[in-house]
Amino acid sequence: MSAAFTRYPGKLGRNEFLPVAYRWMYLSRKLEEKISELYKKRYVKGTVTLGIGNEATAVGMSMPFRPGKDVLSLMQRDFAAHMTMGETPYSMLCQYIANADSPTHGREGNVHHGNAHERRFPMISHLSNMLSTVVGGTWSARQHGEDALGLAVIGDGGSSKGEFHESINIASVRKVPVLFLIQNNHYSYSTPTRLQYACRKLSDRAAGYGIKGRTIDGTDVWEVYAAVCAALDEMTATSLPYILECMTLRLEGHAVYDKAEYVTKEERDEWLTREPLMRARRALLDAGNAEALVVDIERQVEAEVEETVRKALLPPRPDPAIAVGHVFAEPAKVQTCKPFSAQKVKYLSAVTLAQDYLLANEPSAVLMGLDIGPYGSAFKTCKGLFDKYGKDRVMDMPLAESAITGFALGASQTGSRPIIEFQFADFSTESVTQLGLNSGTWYFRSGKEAPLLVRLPCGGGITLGAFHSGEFEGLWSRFCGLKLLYPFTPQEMFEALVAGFYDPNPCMVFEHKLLYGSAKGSDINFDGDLSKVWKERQYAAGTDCTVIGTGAMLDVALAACKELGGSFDIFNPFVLNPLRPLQIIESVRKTGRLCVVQESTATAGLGDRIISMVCRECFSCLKKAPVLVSAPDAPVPFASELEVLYRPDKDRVKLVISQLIGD
Ligand SMILES: Cc1ncc(C[n+]2csc(CCOP(=O)(O)OP(=O)(O)O)c2C)c(N)n1
Ligand SMILES: [Mg+2]
Repeated sequence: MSAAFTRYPGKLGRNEFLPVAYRWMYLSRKLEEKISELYKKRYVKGTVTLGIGNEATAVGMSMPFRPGKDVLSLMQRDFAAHMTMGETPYSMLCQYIANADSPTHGREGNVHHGNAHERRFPMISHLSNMLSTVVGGTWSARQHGEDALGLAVIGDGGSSKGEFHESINIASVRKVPVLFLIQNNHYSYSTPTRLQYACRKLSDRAAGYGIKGRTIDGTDVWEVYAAVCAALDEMTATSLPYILECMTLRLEGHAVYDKAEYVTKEERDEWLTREPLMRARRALLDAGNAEALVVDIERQVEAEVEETVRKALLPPRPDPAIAVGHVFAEPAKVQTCKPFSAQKVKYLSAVTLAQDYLLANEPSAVLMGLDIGPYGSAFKTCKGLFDKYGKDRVMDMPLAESAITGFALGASQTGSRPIIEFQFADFSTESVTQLGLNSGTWYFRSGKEAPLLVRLPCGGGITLGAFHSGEFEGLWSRFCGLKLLYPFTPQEMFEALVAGFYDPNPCMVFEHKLLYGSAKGSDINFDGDLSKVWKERQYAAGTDCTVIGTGAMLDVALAACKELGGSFDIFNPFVLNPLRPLQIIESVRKTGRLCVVQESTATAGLGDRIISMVCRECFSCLKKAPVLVSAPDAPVPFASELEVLYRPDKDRVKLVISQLIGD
């Protein structure tokens, strides 16, 4: 079956539309019935959620959108919509069977797929987190002169989450024409809508965003199609988002294992009067089509389904080599960019200079964050950039870290290279799903790069207490697919930001706030060779002990070693993920002693990981047990007298090292 038919702004008349729509709906229904059967026969595994009952909404909502041009994220009941947007029945089945021909190569299963290259973003399980990616993707495409529109699909349950609000809010403020389509099928798993929300209609929420909204019958495929086309006309005219609530059905349980005993017989009987496939069939006949034509569509589809199932069972299981790797996108072979040098630069100014350099040299670079515009950001790291590059490249965003991150991820798919500033590293926890689970796995799941640079002003020592003093490098290292860099000098800062920016993966750069204000500046000499950046940094060479520090603890470690007066190898691991401390391991082979100094608590930081890697690699070379100097496992206390006791200091480090090197 061909996916070619008129797309928006072209519109099909009702009589042209109905046979095409019915065919998609019937195909979807028959394929999903097969999937259910294949699940019972154990060819299909995992959570199988079916779109049976949702076909009218899935087909009607998707047919106007333009594959490869508009930006979409579909949901778990949208089997039919994937096909109207160009996915073949064969590849859909292979995805469920997770065989070698599956579009995700077996890396993901069932509903977790899409085509990022075609702007059909692959959904993650976490409901509502795809909405902001559509907003960002649509925004970025339009910034690059396209007339892209967005389709962000969500269920009645998913509409309760914060990111639903955050995403519509950002789209309204930034005027991004995304259709937020709510598939209200009366249940979220087993939870009825009366326990989900208290407003009359979910589209009533539109007023709160200053946009339009409408609720329609989602079981009438023509009504859905006509309403979506009308909404797209409205969005094109106003450039505003729109909420369309489709009252649809879920005729099966939440997933194949759920018998939906919580649905009453009366409810089900009422639903059956609105069963969408039957309604579409009746509409076709009422429109004057002969029964023979409808039967002909059905027979053709049934034959296609049989043949597709037969073929989809043939491919082998995925190549075992696929199980590992493919986590990081490979950087370009030639990694050079414009050289840069500056004299007597402070750590903080290095941040500003690097961002200025990127904005000046890369038209795709765009900064996003809180108060980074005219105010220049909380720590003034973006000072002057708004005046120089304007509101669309230095973007003050609403206070919504999770959706900002999703927005940036989406924007990274349609031509932008976003740089996100978190006001404090602590607030990055708001984006655990978006960074750790969505961005970090994006390349693995979709095969498309996700170039995102994330800046985290972090660390304590300036009396800001438990909520503004964290580093979080340990937390972020626990997620696959993220690269982490922790620079210590202005030169390292410049290199980290530039290399992180040009890397095809999400990169996070830790900026210690105490170092922002460090008294003396130093020169930056960057020769433009990015391949040299990703390595440990060494500040002193010696034989007595290997000393490792991160962030502001390097100042402490350097001062301690200086006062001790011995001969030390002193390193910053610099690249905290992927962590490959080769030079450090070599050093310990030589010194036989290791002291790691970190500001994070013993549990939260990466010191234990470094020690464990060293022990595994060169246990027999160790003359003494390695030592970790860290903060205690407690929140950062506020009062300066308490914080001083909490943070590792020079005397503690001196004592530990002298015990290590003593006999
Ligand atoms: C954030 C989050 N919490 C819980 C789940 C588990 N879960 C998967 S689907 C689902 C129900 C979703 O209901 P709704 O949004 O109404 O969509 P529907 O399944 O009805 O299409 C739940 C609770 C999830 N995927 N994401
Ligand atoms: Mg629901």
